[in-house]
Amino acid sequence: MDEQTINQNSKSDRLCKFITENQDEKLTTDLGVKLTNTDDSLKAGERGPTLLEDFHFREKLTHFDHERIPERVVHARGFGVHGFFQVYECMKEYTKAKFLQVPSAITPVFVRFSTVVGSRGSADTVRDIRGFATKFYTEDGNYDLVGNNIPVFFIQDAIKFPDLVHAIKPEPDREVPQASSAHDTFWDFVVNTPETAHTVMWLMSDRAIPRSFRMMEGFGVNTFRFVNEQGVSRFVKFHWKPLLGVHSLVWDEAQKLAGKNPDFHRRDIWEAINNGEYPQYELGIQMIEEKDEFNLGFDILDPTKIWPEEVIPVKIIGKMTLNRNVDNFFSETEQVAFCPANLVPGIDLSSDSLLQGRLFSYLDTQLTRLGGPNFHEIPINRPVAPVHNNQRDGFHRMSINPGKVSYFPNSLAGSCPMPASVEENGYEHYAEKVNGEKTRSRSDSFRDHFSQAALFWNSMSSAEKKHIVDAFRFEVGSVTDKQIRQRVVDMFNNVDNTLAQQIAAGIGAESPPAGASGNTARSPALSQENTIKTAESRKIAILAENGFNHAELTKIMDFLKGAKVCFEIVSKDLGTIRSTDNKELTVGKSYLTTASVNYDAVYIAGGKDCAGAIAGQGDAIHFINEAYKHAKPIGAAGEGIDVLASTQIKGISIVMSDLGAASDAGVVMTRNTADLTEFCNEFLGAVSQHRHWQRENYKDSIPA
Ligand code: HDE
Repeated sequence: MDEQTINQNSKSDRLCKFITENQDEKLTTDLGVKLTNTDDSLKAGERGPTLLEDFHFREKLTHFDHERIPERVVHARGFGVHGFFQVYECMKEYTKAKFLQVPSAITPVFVRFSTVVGSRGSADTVRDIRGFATKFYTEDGNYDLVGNNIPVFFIQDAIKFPDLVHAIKPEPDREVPQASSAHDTFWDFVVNTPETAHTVMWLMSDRAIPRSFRMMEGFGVNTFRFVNEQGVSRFVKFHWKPLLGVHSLVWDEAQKLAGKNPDFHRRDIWEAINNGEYPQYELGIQMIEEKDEFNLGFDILDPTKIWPEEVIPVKIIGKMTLNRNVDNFFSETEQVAFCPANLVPGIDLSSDSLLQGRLFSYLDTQLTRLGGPNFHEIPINRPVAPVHNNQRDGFHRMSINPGKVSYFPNSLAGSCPMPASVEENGYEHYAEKVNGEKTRSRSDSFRDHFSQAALFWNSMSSAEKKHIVDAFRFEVGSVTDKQIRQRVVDMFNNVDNTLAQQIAAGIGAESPPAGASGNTARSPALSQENTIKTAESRKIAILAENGFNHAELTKIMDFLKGAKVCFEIVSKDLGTIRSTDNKELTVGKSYLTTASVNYDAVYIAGGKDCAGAIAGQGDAIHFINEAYKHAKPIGAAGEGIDVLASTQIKGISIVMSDLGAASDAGVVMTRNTADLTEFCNEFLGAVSQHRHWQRENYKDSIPA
């Protein structure tokens, strides 16, 4: 498929075509009988009982009664989008996977982002790992890269997955709490399962509250293999790197969003794609030669370990662009079925026992969820590669297979369909040499649970460390069992003594003596401080009322548009507002219909009456204070600056005078509305920074 065809399939084009083609269509039953009425059931007399013979009524209600299918046991809440992938250069040296050979070739993809723990109706912004599952529709069949936004996992062996999930899901007696790990059973599991330490560190970090699906990394987590035409295999880990950088929410903001805008993440990506701001991610790989399997100081089959990027560099090999929203959530996002065993020639597995268990679980769970073995025939799951085999029958079979031969070998159908040779790109499993005795035990090389948890902690900035401590205090502080709280402190003392002491101080536990790992290694790639920073596609609330300065605001809006920054006018009431020179502006949201948590930054418009009206509204002042608390950039020009006198921001070193273009921890102001160039650039810089953590209270800060 080429790029043009993919873009031609844009949603609005397809909708227009659908409406034109179906203008004359009439309402029918499921069997095509035209209907005259769907508002009244067939009754014995106008006020009489409904008749059983009303086939339309029965069909409509029966279908409705069966509209729900079981939600996924994990990753129930998700959001899917279409796109395409292109490799940058031929990867022949490492893999024979065809979709990784030709830079001009375009492979369609479907990506489903998800949270893990919550039910389908839970909020987007909860503290959780995010799923990042990609289906590549390649000419050699479907390849699924079923990853997460955190590169490690809680457990080392799939046999513990049901225990982990039972512990983290709502407690079964009351089904409380929803979509949260802040409860006794999860932390009980953690303190009894030290291998969780590294992933728990990530879960307590800002990574678990992403700003957007567009601004998070993806990781294949498990170790896979690339195999080239010569049959040479290398161990591989997969990475998705977002071109918008990796950014997060603030915990207080995430919690508020869960109430005010529980669809925050799906809305964000839906709107971005509809606005033509297509999220892009580069695909990266880390590779280890077979001969180096045992040279890293940890077991490369252990999914609780990263391969530090500074040791094994990430080679960027291609780019994915997400450019089309789904037409129907259920048909596509809900029915898509991923499985790590969906491989194509050139990509193979490792013996990682977490991965080995996953290979079984996904297909198995889909048999129940999608009602039988034919879910590969649902449009979103169908490969673009042709399918020929002797699989037959089962619930919801769509294909009509002609002929009487459904077995192999056969003579009656000339032995068709017949197996392909390796030269014809038939899938051949890598001939890994394995030997061993049957045993239910774990290799000693899987026993170090704290070194990389410490590596993660050491690599964080002061702000990131503070967020981790706060998250622990919130989560473990929500645990009712005192013993478990103490055991968390003791367990994480193996990671870092300062961390353990800080947690203890916040939850009333005993402070443990020094005794931590003593690991001082760092990996700068782990800190979000070192990510890409851009204001592109960020969303700014422009607070304005009647009497705004039209010339000033037009300049600001034009500048933001030019810099591809989104904005929305927020005002007391919906409708329109007028400037001093009687120019009209449409209000996007009122204070009742939005909140500061929906935006990345705030701009306060000038104009004497406008500023006076903003300053006089409690809702507007709360809006600014809240954005300030969440470390967001705040811009003000002309009389807009005067509004700040009514806020908490005045507490910091803002001088209410002509500042030119001045900035204080992301607060950017100017009195000079005649020339806004310098101000605009400063403000844009502050927005690119994303958050200005210097503003947070560092009384008890932890050195980076
Ligand atoms: Fe999954 N996982 N998982 N998982 N997982 C599922 O499959 C499972 C794990 C991941 O958007 C289920 O169709 C086991 C790691 C994503 O549809 C289920 C183990 C990683 C999604 C399942 C793991 C993932 C799932 C539930 C431990 C990151 C959502 C519904 C061995 C690499 C895919 C379904 C989507 C979904 C099993 C651990 C990623 C039950 C047994 C590690 C992104 O089959």
